[in-house]
Amino acid sequence: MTDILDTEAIRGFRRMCEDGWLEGWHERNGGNLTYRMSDADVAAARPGFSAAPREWVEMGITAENLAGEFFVTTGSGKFLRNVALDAAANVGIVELNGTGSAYRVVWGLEGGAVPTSELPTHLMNHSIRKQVTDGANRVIYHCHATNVIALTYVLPLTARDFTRALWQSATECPVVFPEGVGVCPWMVPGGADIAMATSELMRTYQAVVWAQHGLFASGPDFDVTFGLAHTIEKSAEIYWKVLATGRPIAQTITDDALRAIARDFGVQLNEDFLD
Ligand code: 2HA
Ligand code: ZN
Repeated sequence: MTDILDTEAIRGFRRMCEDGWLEGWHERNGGNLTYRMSDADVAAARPGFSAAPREWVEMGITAENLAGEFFVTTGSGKFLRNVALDAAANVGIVELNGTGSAYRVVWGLEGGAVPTSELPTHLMNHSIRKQVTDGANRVIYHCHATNVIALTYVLPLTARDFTRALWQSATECPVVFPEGVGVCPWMVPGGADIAMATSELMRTYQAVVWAQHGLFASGPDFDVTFGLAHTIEKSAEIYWKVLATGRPIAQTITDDALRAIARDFGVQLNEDFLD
């Protein structure tokens, strides 16, 4: 029997938590990660599921298109820093019920731990991303990306302002997120309002900035999702380095240049954000 810790899903999940920690995006219990398992992932993990799953917990939301699916999730109050040391204590696998309104823990979260307080937010985002990507997206990642957060103190909180600043600060950005990034105003985390607001933006955007808080990113797998967050954060860091010189910006990537990148790389840029 394969140890559940050696399955591809859990190994990839652990690595992403560790990578985010090493980037400095997960102070204390900051940030959270969920992964919608494929049928093959579930088949590989099932032999390690608890003989007696825990009781069903109503979530206060219903994600119909996720009914019966399994998710790997970080634990509430857990430190992502510790996931690599002891995954079974810090993350778990939850199963959704037949209507998508409740979950139960089938593996991990040992010692009575529970899934991240952002689970309803993650599941609403999974629901939207599954729908708009025809099932391709499987990962939702929330991190406290330092330079992105700092930008939310100086830029107007609009998708246009953030997208343009990021597209202009690193040539790969328009290729990686041609639709731009969404921006959510400051809201209390963990609640229904921020979940609704974020998931509405996720219809359009792969990533959403949370003002004075962090970043929400989605993607088909761990590499692409982490890469998206990393690209956005790196671009924000470059933007800060430029601002920090105090010198006027002598040149940037022009809108014509952005269009040229899009043409050669075969992506459709969001025209709302071009002049
Ligand atoms: O999990 O980052 O937004 C802790 C948080 C909540
Ligand atoms: Zn957070």
